[in-house]
Amino acid sequence: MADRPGLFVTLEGVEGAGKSTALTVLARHLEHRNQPPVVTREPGGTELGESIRALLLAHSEPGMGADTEALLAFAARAEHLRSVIRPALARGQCVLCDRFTDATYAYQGSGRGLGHDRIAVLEEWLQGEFRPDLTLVLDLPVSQGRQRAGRRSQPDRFERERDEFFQRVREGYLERARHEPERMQVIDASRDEETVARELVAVLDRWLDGRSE
Ligand code: Z5A
Repeated sequence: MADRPGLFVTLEGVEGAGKSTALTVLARHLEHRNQPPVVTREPGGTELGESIRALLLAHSEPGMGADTEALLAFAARAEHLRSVIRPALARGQCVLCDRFTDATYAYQGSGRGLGHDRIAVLEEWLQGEFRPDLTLVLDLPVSQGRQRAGRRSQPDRFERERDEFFQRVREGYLERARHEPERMQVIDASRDEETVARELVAVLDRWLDGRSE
């Protein structure tokens, strides 16, 4: 377990898996527990990070290379860690983050085929041993996630990718979760919102209660 007063929880999954919905549920639950969290996202979370997010998602950059995507994701992460995540954890707050480094492994490493070695170098450079305490991987069939996300009017640059890309991303997440089952908990997100919300809260409570024992 990490040696810091706060708790760092990240949410991951393919497009439309329900991360934003889950963040709202978990934030409300933590408020009820008298532990109001910092809710944030990647890429983003800072002014500079949001500018980098806009670059990553923009259609004006259709031919961006996988290594450029990874470097931009880590550049945004550097600011985010330095000015938001680490200070909040040091204050003893819980940080709920919509995506983090597992997303770079899944999207750039597996989805784009960049592989994991170079991402591991960037992770080591920026984070050293720093990892989320708990990562909730919302897993569901790609077609179901896309159907949910498809209700939105304007697809971004990633959302224009084919199903095969998202299939590789999904497998990338599941592969990582198999290697780190303690930190990464896979949640079956194909079920209805209420059932998923109940399980998310139960997993978080188990984790928090185990921590205070
Ligand atoms: N990216 C990257 O490539 N490398 C990196 O290192 C990082 C990110 C950090 C933006 O991420 C892109 O950045 C992302 C990867 C890349 N691209 N993609 N794809 P994002 O997280 O901001 O974008 P997103 O994946 O497109 O998120 P999303 O589509 O907004 O999905 P979501 O937050 O997981 O889902 P949601 O908004 O909560 O739910 C979608 C809809 O489904 C909504 O109408 C809900 O009401 C509904 N919903 C939610 N749960 C349920 C259940 N259980 N049943 C039925 N309906 C549900």
